[in-house]
Amino acid sequence: MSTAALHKKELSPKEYKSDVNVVWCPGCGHHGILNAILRALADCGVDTTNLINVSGIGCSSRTPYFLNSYKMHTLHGRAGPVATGAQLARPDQMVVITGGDGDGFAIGGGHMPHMARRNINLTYILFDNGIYGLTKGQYSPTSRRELKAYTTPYGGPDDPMNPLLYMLTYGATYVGQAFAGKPKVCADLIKGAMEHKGFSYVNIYSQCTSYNHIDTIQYYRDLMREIPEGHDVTNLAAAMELARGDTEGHRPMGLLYQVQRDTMDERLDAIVKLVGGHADYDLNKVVDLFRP
Ligand SMILES: Cc1ncc(C[n+]2csc(CCOP(=O)(O)OP(=O)(O)O)c2C)c(N)n1
Repeated sequence: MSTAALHKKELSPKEYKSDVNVVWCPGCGHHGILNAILRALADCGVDTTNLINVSGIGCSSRTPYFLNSYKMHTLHGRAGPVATGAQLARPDQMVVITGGDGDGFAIGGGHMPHMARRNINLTYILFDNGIYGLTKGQYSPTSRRELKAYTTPYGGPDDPMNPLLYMLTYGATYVGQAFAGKPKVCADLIKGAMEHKGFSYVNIYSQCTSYNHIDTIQYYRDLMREIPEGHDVTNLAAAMELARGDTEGHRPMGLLYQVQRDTMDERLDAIVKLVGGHADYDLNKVVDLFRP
């Protein structure tokens, strides 16, 4: 969301950290992503009383425990609808979803297009480790076929999905990607996403040192290529071309796409004004207006 309307506070990154111990495995990329989120929050200067962090279930979905914010650790795959409700009820708050590739694209995959096409004014940070970490290593929608996991001991039969193409296709208005080994790039992308008005999606590759032994930090270093200078972030076709990766299979790092479009709360506001002149966000009044 635009941070202009939020209460500002000068806090250090560690003041956004709760006093709950981080329980992720040593070497897990999620640590780097958490640090990048803390830094991005400090850079935005958002007051912790203006921040709502929503998650589903997974290692990554434990993030709300570690942040100093309002929070809800919901059901597996259901962060999207809960965060949508929170944002529409409290458009004055910054809403951030944190979660994994399983949570977001397997069980929760049906919610992704709707947040994007409605341009819900929130930030989705996806910790993409290509595996289900919390449940000890099952194949996920972003797993590579070569991955020998608990459920696919001979490798998998499915090609991995491409989260960036998916989100661009359905109308996300801010799409970026990085990997956990680049904390400054991650923090800058997350800050941009938090300040963006509309649905922002940041895909961050994260090494799972316990269960995914092929997507290592070195693998991501070799995989990622910075987006060339001069890329026009308002050009959807160019963003999709980048999202596909190059002919050698490299993946883009940086901001692929950013445009401004009216958000769901603005659209609802416009409907309320149109039908009754009620310019507040009381959805009960909207429902009343449609009652016979
Ligand atoms: C309805 C339901 N189905 C399955 C589970 C089991 N479950 C918990 S977390 C998880 C997947 C976690 O993977 P991901 O979202 O990629 O996060 P990570 O742990 O890798 O960070 C699954 C299948 C559950 N908790 N609830």
